[in-house]
Amino acid sequence: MSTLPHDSAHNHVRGLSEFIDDRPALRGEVFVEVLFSRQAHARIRDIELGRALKHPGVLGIYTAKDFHHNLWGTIFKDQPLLADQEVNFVGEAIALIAAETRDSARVARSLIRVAYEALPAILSIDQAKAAQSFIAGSRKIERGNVETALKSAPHQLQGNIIIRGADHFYLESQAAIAYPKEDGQIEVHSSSQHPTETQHVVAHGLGLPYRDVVCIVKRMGGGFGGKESQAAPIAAYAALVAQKLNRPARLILTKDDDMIMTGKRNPFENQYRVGFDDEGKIVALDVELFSDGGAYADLSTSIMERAMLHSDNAYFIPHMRVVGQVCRTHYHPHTAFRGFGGPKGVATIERIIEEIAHALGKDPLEIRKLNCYTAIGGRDITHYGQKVENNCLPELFERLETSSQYKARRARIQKQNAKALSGSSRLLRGISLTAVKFGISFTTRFLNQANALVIIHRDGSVQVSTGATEMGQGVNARISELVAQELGISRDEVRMMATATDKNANTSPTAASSGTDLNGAAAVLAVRKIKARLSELAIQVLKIPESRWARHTAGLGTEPEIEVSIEGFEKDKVNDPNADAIWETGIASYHGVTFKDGMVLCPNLDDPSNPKQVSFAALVNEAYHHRISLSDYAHYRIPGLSFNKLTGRGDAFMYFTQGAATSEVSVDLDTGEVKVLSVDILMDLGRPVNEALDLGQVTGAFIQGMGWVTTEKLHYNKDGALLAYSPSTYKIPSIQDTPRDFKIELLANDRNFANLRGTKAVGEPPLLLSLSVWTAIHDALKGLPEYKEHYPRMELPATQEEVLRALMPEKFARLAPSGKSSAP
Ligand code: MTE
Ligand code: QUE
Ligand code: MOS
Repeated sequence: MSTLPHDSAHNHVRGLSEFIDDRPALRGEVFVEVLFSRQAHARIRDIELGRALKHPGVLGIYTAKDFHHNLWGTIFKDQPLLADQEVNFVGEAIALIAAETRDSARVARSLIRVAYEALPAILSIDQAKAAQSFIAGSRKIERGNVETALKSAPHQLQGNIIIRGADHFYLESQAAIAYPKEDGQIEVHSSSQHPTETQHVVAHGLGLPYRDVVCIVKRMGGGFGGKESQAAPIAAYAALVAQKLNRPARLILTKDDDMIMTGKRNPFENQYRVGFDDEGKIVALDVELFSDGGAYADLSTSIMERAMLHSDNAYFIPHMRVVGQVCRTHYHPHTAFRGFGGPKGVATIERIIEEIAHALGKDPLEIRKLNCYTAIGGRDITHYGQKVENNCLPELFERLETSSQYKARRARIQKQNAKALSGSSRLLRGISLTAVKFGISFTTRFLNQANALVIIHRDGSVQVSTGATEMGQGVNARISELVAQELGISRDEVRMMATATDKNANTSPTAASSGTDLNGAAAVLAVRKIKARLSELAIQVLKIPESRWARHTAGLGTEPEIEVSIEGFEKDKVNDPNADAIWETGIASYHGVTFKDGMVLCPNLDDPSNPKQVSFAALVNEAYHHRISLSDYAHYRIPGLSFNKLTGRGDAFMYFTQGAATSEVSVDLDTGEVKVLSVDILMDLGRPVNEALDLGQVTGAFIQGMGWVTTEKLHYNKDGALLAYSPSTYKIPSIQDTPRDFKIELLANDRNFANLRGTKAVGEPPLLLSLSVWTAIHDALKGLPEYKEHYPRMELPATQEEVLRALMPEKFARLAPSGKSSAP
């Protein structure tokens, strides 16, 4: 296990890392600006371009008709690249302005007049339901006999939960630069999590075969899911201008435009009916999930599917039905955001658990532990029929309860809250311990594949190209470490190359936390093919005196050439990543040859304690002179995924990443202000490739989730325009919001062999642990007299305003009721 820093850290801190807009301008480069809709739903009567076209520096203005094909979409091709005749959300792109300078393009944009004829807009999930405005059909996953079990359960309760969206707030806005090349080819540099899709959308939009478009991604300044699908149209806009003008074209959205135009985390409004016994054990659950997909499908149906598959979270629910429906509204098309649908499914079941505890007057932790997945009594099969293997949830609950001193703190909090309730203090405290079980794999089976190209140069240094994109998460650092360890060389010898579709084609997005799992496995497989050849060569050359080695003699041709093949190796050791022996032992070895500290060591039968050895670099050079390939390519696919979308049954995931968190908060009775006082996280991340990077991911994901559940509120006006489109009106967590007391521990787990080297994916799962902050806020309010009978149902996020509403409902009664209007 390593704790090496991120491979770009030294450049990030010195401002030397190159992002899209850091690329120097080429001669003739033009700047592109996007004119977007100011109306949520309207017919476009007329676009008046005259004044803008005459503005100095303007080179061209392009509309829908300029695209060869104007429709795109990751799952359904339902979205126009540029709106044609009708707009369906505020921020929908209508026209592209190409100009000599940024200023010129911006001013020209302001000179364009669009005449709209307003149409009725659907601006809430309720309105969409009433109008039957849906995206795709409703889906259902069901086990057991829900209605009967609900009826016969000793207790029942029902409720609803309102979950709002969140902005990705990546630091680098959506950006692309397109270069026209010979014969009409386009090279596009994009800030994209999905170079292959970006390549395809550009090619389709411009009417080019895929072979004539190369998409290159060096890195992103954050993606968080927001650049999985929605980077593609931005690249297509730059590419269209490059094609039309035959000049390089740069498009960099401003923060404000980015926030207005791009989709967010899907809002959800879910209903539930749950039946449980006197102890609090859930007997039956019926949940209906409704999401706001925005105006176009984007990834919303897959997000809904993941929400449905996470509505159990850590809990076994014998009779369970979950129905999901994506609503079509007139907002920006909502999209992937760290956790995908997971956080919305998990928020719902955690709310349900809280309500059960409140109804029975018990500590929610007791209810959580009672319902937790366990192999005892067969309570380890999910509602979609997958067995929860290597389940460490019970252990996580027990250990964290102890290490975070949950019981003692609960008692202390009760005493303090008694003071607040009697008026001698104005601060309430709350505590909550929640868990996460996050399924790792794309639920769309064909996405679970990757390929990698590994090149060893004659000085022994290595270049690796995969389909993974670097967005700060450290996928490059991890893959280079995996490769370096396999070859027994230092990570500094391994260079990760920019992701490019002419080296790695047909790739999946870097998403679903699977970047290292998939691309790391492909890279390791490619390395192993080379390593098998080098191992055989090492054995053979070490039999010959050095004076006769090819690097001295090959030019003369005096020595016979050594031929190696990997035919002699147990085939599946090289080709089948899931031959257990390989993943378990970690680093592969062929013929007993080991690669270590820059040396290659061969067993010595005459003197076993004194292995024969050659330096890695010398062996590589030797291989070249024997005409042995020093490059290889491999493809990897996750085996054993059997989830059937039509029946809603089967193994949807390769394994689960699990964790738990205890959060303690204080709530100001007068202002509703929330402070997160302390957080204790315990996670099972298997055996991390790099523990430092994993801890960074846990920290970042948790804090990002904290923003979603507390302060990040997307205010829209009554006409569907986003008002919170800058950091002054949209409050992400700052350093001041970081819990003063923040502990992260990893569970030592040597039992997980599901995945490459026993590692586990980390990118998204810890975000869901931030729900413990949201439930802790509720916990603080539960002792108030008005919440004796019913649970204090707050929206998510529980903003200061939302908390204040819950603290003094009567004062807010004459204002818009919670959940009915998002206008400020
Ligand atoms: N970490 C940083 N620093 N920046 C990001 O944009 N995206 C998250 C997570 N961690 C993100 C991040 C999301 S949404 C995903 S799916 C994973 O990283 C993707 O990368 P991985 O599969 O390599 O973990
Ligand atoms: C998690 C994800 C994704 C997902 C499923 C997950 C994701 C994604 C897709 C997807 C689905 C259908 C398609 C497609 C992509 O599914 O990111 O191109 O046709 O893009 O469980 O993160
Ligand atoms: Mo992450 S939401 O899967 O890009």
